[in-house]
Amino acid sequence: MASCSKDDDGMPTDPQTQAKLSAVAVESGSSSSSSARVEVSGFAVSQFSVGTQDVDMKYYAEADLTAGISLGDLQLKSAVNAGLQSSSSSKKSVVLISNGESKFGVIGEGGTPEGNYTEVAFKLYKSTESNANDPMYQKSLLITGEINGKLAQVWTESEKSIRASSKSSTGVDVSENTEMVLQFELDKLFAGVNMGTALDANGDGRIEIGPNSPDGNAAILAKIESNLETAVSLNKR
Ligand SMILES: [Ca+2]
Repeated sequence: MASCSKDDDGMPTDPQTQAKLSAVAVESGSSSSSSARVEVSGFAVSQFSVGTQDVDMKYYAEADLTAGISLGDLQLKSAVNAGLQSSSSSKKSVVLISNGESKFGVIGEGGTPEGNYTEVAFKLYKSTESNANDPMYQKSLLITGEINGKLAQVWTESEKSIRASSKSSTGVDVSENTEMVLQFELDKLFAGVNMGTALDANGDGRIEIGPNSPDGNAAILAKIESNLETAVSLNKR
């Protein structure tokens, strides 16, 4: 039997399927996507938005998997030139919690090679195109809610890269309109942080946790930013 393996020269030759990439924010990895109000570390979350850009997807091709090659010997491919990755890469801000309820925010849609996706990397996107009345203006991530009955806001301006890995080593099986999900777990985002200690140093009734915040809270912000990568994983809806 002749082998049909060839060297690829950049063009995706693997069979494609339509698929979608979205994002969601949940209280913890074990919580179901119920609409129960999200509360973590003494922080009752009412809004969560994140900006994304420059998505890079890694997968094991379906044809290689069905050929029975063991995962350890397989080459991880990048979905460059695929419609889903291009669509997902455009700069956008998506709303994941609104009025205390989680929802799925669409990041991209399009054709992509069939296979098992193990990793989706992206960069945070700091919104500059919106106007100053948009809560996301000049921010790459924004969480608002209440701490001890006071209005509270956490935000970042960083455009750091985040690599979301699948929880299983075999990855997310993508075929026939699969929806991949970047899942933000709030308990991991706030791990090691006691939001109850956040200060309203300037006494204006709002607790602000962000770069150059008039309230300080720099240590809390640094911890949340360093938690970001472990707080996001790749899942299937
Ligand atoms: Ca304040």
